Amino acid sequence: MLTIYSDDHHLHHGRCELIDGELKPCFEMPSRADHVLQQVRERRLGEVRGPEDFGRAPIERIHTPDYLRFFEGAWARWAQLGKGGDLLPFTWPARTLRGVLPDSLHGQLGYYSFDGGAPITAGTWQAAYSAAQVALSAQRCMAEGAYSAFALCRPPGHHAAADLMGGYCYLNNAAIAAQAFLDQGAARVAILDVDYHHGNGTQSIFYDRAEVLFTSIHGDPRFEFPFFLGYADEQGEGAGAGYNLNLPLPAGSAWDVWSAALEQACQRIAAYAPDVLVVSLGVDTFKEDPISQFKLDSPDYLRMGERIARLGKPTLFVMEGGYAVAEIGINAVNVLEGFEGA
Ligand code: Q9C
Ligand code: ZN
Repeated sequence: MLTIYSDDHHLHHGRCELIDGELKPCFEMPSRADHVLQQVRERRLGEVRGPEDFGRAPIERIHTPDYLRFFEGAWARWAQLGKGGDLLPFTWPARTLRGVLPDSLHGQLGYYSFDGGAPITAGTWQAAYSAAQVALSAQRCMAEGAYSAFALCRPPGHHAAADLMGGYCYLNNAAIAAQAFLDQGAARVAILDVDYHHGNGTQSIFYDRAEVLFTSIHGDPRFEFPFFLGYADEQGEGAGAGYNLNLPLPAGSAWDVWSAALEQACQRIAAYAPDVLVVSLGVDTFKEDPISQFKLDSPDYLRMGERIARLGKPTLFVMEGGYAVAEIGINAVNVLEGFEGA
């Protein structure tokens, strides 16, 4: 399987995040992608290639121009104020407040985010832009005939909505790639989000559309981030009614429970008969993941890849979460090897 990878992800390195009442070094760190790349190479998954640059147009198919303009320019505004630390929001337009766009940098940051988990640093825009190009380049390889490809994206994307960053995500790489498939002639694209967290951004982007089926297996939002989306009764709206499938699972879920949900998702995807499948590949379902509560073990990821392969669809894998850094490469490449071996 071909892997697309850009070193630009190193340009994004947030300092710390607020978790359990403490400031801790960001779990979403550059060594994550380095470990995945190392496993791709060590296990000879296939060729590793840098991305092409498709420009902003395919990103603007998913994200609003005002959001992109804000994100691209935020660091320069912060630096102009004489600040050097990470740019992090602290006030959001929640209930009883107004969804107005203030003039202030911090006001705008709150407007364009939904949590304090997506720091903007000097290189964040470039890293996120390149990650989107990684996804688009892998998509292009498939459009040109590859049966599968791995977009080794960092930062991840599935929490990012059309005009919101959050949950370590800025640009929704999987959604951008899915839209590119549609724009190049696909009639139906299925997304299978196996990251531990619900892909709220991806769901919201395609919620009212039938040409993208979104399916997600994740920690039940009643106890897990992002808390405010990802419930089973969210089934799509308007033309998209029936094209959103959430499978929230309890804390402690291991392969027996998880694989039953995967079976359900796969049957829904098979019935949808998509032209192509995009997998939001998070491996934070791992039993040792420091911020998650599922109990998948490394061999389970081989089985995951095998089951996905049995769908028999051209498949684009897009890297999302996974914070047990020592094992993230093993687990991610297990999925890809399982897919290829099936
Ligand atoms: N400082 C992904 O796996 N935790 N994102 C909130 C806020 C956010 C996970 C902590 C977890 C986001 C792509
Ligand atoms: Zn996650």
